[in-house]
Amino acid sequence: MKKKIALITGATSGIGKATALTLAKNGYSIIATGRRADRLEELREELAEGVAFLPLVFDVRERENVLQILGNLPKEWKAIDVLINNAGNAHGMDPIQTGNLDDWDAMIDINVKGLLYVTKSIIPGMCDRKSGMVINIGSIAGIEAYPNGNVYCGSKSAVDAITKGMRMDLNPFGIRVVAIHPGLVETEFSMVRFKGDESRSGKVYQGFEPLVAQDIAEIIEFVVNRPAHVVLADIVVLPTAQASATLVNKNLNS
Ligand code: NDP
Ligand code: 8X3
Repeated sequence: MKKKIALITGATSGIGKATALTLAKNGYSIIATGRRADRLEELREELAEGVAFLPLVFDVRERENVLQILGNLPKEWKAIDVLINNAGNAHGMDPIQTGNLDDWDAMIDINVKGLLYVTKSIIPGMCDRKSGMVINIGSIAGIEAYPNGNVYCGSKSAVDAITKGMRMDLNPFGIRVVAIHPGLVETEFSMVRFKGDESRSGKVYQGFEPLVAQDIAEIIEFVVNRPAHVVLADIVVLPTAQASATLVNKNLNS
């Protein structure tokens, strides 16, 4: 029997990388994307021998490039079973009145438009085959806005709305559409958000036990292993210490 194929964007670190490794253990062939080619080669080395692996290096913002690369996949990689739209980040954390326009462009272009370009490349094949699953990684930030989160929260609210719309439009084709909205997960996320400033990024996960990338990967593993008539449409997952986007108990274990 043909092995299932998963395409995971943003698989060079964090949630995407953990998901690639986990789905490979579940027998999937893996298409992994990201801008850092060296990281994709590291991922290849971490995969068990015999796992079919196709690394694709591109920036999800580059529309023509995304459509060209994903529109011309090798024949044996075309029939993607699971698309995981994970690539994304926060850039900056400033009040709206002093926000940085380049940061805003990056978040809208990557988290929203990049997700759409990738989706547009893969969905027609799923519609033709009348099967497939799309998993969009949203965020608690898309459910509740928080101070200084403005544009990042907006980008993830857009992911939430787009996911709901996708689920309706793809309903006639039997394509399952899932949104996973994590709270605080310790990855490279805060290093990117604070542009490498460890004095700020280090504090985000101090004083409580955050989620780790593997927690999300295991939820994705559960989601893809449900029988064909079951879709976990909307999942919010938080560390136990977190009760909302802004409420984190840093005294839980003291
Ligand atoms: P990481 O920073 O560890 O990973 C982000 C991934 O996205 C990397 O693989 C990166 O690859 C890729 N990426 C970023 N920009 C681009 C781009 N322009 N083109 C292609 N790929 C890109 O963070 P996480 O693993 O935490 O983030 C993954 C997703 O989870 C994001 O959508 C994030 O918003 C979401 N999320 C994260 C939470 C957290 O607390 N960490 C909570 C809720 C949601 P590369 O740099 O090589 O291009
Ligand atoms: C990442 C979680 O709370 O830092 O989406 O926005 S948060």
